[in-house]
Amino acid sequence: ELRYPARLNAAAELLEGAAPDRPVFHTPAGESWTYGELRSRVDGIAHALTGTLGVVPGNRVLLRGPTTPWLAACWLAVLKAGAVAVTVLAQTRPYELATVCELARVTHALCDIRSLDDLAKAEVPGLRITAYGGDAPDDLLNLPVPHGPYEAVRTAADDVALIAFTSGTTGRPKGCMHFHRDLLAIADTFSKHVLAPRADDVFAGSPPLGFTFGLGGLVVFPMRAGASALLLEQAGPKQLLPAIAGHRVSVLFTAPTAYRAMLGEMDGHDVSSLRRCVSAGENLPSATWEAWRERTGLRIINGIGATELLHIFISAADEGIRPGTTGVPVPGWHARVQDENGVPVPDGQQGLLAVRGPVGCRYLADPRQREYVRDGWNLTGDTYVREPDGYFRFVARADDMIISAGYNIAGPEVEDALLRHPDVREAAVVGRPDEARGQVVVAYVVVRPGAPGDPEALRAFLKAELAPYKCPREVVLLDALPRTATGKLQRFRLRTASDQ
Ligand code: 3SK
Repeated sequence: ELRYPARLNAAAELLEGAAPDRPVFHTPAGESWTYGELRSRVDGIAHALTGTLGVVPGNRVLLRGPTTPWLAACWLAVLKAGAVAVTVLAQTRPYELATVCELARVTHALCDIRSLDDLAKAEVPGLRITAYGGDAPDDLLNLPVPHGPYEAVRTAADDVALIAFTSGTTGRPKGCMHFHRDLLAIADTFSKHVLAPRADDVFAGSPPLGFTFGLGGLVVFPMRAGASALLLEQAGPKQLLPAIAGHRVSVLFTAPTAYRAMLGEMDGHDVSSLRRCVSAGENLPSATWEAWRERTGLRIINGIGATELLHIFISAADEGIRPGTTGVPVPGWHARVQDENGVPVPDGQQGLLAVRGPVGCRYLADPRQREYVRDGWNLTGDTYVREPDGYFRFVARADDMIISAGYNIAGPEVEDALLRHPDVREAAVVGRPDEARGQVVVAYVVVRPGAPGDPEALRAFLKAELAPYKCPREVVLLDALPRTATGKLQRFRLRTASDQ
C-alpha cells in the first residue's frame, strides 16, 4: 500500500527528483533545461501567481497551450503555490472553454500567447488571463517578482491539485479532480513497477500535457525518476521519428494509431535508442504489436488508463506481456470483471471492467459520479474478459458492443481482423440499425497510401478470418476516421452516419 505524509506538495516533490545540473526538458529546437533552471523558473512563476496576480491556495487556474517546457513550468508553479491546475487540450474551443471555466469556477488562466484568441473569445466573466511566451511587459515572464526561492505551500496530500477535463468519446465535458498524492501514486505504481525508468532515460511521446496520459508520461514519470523528457509541440509520426533519433529517446508514449503510422514511415529513421514503448488511449490490436516487434525488436507495453483514474491501471512489461491482452492489474491496483448487478463473472466470460486502487474517480459536480463509482469500484465503461491465467483481455467499450440477430459482436475483434489485411491502415466497426437483425455490422476502413482498397475484396478476406455472423454487411472506405482531440475513435459519429 502506498503511504504519503499528511502534508504533501506534489510539485515540490517532483522538483526534487534530481540534482540541479541534471537535464529535465529538451525541445526539438535544441533548448535544454536543467532541474535547477526549472526550479528557479517555477519559483518565479509561483511568486508572480501569488504576488502580482493575487492567486490564493485553492484558486483554480486554467492552463492552456502547446506542449512546451513553459507549460510544464506553469503547471508545477500552480501546484507549488497551492492552487489547482485546470487542464484542457489546446484545441478546446471558446464555448467549451467557457463551460469548463464555469464548471470549475476558474479565476485565473495562464495561456501560451499563441493560444490566446479562443480564450479571449470565451468571454469568461471575471477571468484574469495572463499570457506567457510573449515580450509584453504584462507577460507572465516579465512581471516584477521577488527573486529567490519560493517556499511551496504546505498542501495536504488530499488537497485537490488537478482538475482534468475529459469529454470522453461523446463530447460532454466532465472535470476529474485529483489530489496531490494521486499525482505521485501514478508514478509509484505504473511507472515504477511496469515502466521501471532510469535516471538516464529520455521520454517523449504524442499525448499533450492537457491529457493525463501526456502529463504522466512526459512530466510526472520522468521527474519522479530524475530523468528527462523531450517536449514536442507537434508530435505526429513525422515529428516523432526524427525526434527519437535526434534526441536518443528511450521511452516512448503514444497510441496504436501512431505506432501504425510510424511503421509506414520508418525507413531511414534510427529508433535503436528506444527501450520502452507504451501504448494506451485505445485498444492495441495484436497485428500492430507483432508488426512493431518485427520491425524494432521491441515489445510494446500495452495499457488501459482513464482520465478518471489519472493513468494506467492494467498493463504488463517484458516477458510478462501476452499480446492480444492488456495485461494484469498494475501493483497497487485491483481489477475484476462483473455483471450489470456488480456480481463478478467467472473467468473466460465477458463483463464490465471494475477497478479500484490508489486513485479514484471524483467528478466535479456531476451526477454521472454515481454511474462511474459503484460499491467502491470504478466502472470504466469497457467490456473485458479475465482469462484463466489472470490476464485481462479487452473486448469493446461497453456501449460499442454490436448485437446482431442475437449475437454479441465486439467491433474491435472485426477491426483486428481487418488490420491483418495488408491494404488496411485504420478500421472502425459499428452496428447499423436493421429491422430484421436489430443491427448489422458495418466497417469503415482507411487504406494505406497507394493500396487499391476494394471493399468486396476486404469482405472476402474477412469471411476467411471470422465467423459469418461477425462479417460486415458493408465496408465503407474513408480518408480518415473521426477522432477526439486526444486521438480516441468516435464510433458514435460513425454510428450516426450509418443510421442515415
Ligand atoms: O484515457 C486514456 O485512455 C488514458 C490512457 C492512459 C493514461 C491516461 C489516460 C487518460
